[in-house]
Amino acid sequence: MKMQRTAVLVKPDGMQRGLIGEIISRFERKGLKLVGLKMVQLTDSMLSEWYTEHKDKSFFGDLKSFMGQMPLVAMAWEGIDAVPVVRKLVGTTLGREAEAGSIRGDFGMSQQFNLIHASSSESDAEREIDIVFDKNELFDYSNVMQSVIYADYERK
Ligand code: FUP
Repeated sequence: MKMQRTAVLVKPDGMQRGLIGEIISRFERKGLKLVGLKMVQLTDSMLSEWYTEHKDKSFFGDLKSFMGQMPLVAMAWEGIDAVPVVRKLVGTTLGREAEAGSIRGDFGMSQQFNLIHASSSESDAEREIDIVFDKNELFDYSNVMQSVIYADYERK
C-alpha cells in the first residue's frame, strides 16, 4: 500500500473518438486525484524515450509515428497503488480480449489502436511523467473527497 503517481495518455484513436471525458470520468469516479493535465504533441525523441523498452521491436517505428501524429491529452493521477489500479481500469493491451468493464474492453478492438496508455510500473511512471511534465505542471493540493475515499489509517 503506497501513494503513487501514474502517467496516462489518451492516444490518437482515443482523441479522435471523443473519449477524453469518458476516460477522465472513470478515473475521477474511482477516487483517483488528478495532479497533472496537458495537451502535448510528442516528438520522435520523446517517443523513443517513452517506448525505450520496445526499441528493438518490429513495431517501434509504426508505434512512434502513430503516437506522434497529433496532440494527445497527458495526465498524471495520484492514489494509493495508483499504478496497478489504473492499469486494471485500462485493461489488457489487445482491445478484443480486454476485460469487459475496462476502458479497452469497453471501447476497443485493436492492439495498436488501444485508446490509452498507462504506466506499467512505478519506475516507468516516474520516467514517463518526467518526459511530459515540467515540475511546475504537477500539483500537490488537498482534495476533500480523499477523506471519504480512504480510511484515516490508509492515508497516513
Ligand atoms: P500496454 O502496456 O498494454 O500499453 O502495451 P505494451 O507496452 O505491451 O505495448 C505498447 C504499445 O505498443 C501498445 F499500446 C500497443 C503497441 N503494440 C503494437 O502496436 N504492436 C505490437 O505488436 C505490440 C504492441
